[in-house]
Amino acid sequence: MWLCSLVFTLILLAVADIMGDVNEVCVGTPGIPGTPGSHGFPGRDGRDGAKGDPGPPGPMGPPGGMPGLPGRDGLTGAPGVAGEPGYKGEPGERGPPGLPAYLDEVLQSTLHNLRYQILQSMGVLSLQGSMLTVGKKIFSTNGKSVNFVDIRESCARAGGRIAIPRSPEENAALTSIVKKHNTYAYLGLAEGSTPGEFYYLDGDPVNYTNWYPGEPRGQGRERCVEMYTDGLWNDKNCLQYRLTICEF
Ligand code: MAN
Ligand code: CA
Repeated sequence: MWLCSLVFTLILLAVADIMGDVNEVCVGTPGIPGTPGSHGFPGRDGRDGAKGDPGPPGPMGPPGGMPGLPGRDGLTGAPGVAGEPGYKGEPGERGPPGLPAYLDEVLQSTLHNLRYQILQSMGVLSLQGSMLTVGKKIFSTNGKSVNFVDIRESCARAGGRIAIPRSPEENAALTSIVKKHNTYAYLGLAEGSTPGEFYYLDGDPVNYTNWYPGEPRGQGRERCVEMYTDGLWNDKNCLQYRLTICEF
């Protein structure tokens, strides 16, 4: 463009020179730009913009309206701790009389079965040699040798007591057990406060003895009684290990 202006100016200068009439148009440098014009009128509204994000929730409004219906019941709670037992009530009224035992078929059949099962069990135990019946008494040993106190304890724990021969038959039965185990056994007698006097442990008076000739001769120093393998008795201190034989 500036080239066009320059060419134009040169042409004009040449023409003016030729014509001898110098015109001021196109001569000199352009002046400084004028001040900007005032703003035009506002344009028309643009098209709607894209929808904006939802705003934050507004503050809670004032209370109003009726209260809502009550909610449903909550879950059942855990059971509480058991209370103290109550007082014992008064005894109830006496019931009507029952059948005589001999007419009660259920009772009779139960007794019959029990008797049968007890006899079976006793037969097996006798055959195994773990029990010996003499009259109404049963002697039994566990084959273990311990001191007098321990024999009494294990017999009591089994529901019986240390064996005491109260007759020649019972003494013979105990002798057979002592012989079989070839071990002396303590008997259920003990010396009292008077030296040489012996008592059954249950306090009953002694009505049968089978002392070895010359015994008892401990005179207060041997307060227990042992049975030899021939069935004769000797007073002895209580701390030896002797065969455990109980009676039931
Ligand atoms: C040992 C002990 C006594 C017993 C005598 C018999 O000394 O067993 O109890 O009287 O022997 O000689
Ligand atoms: Ca003795």
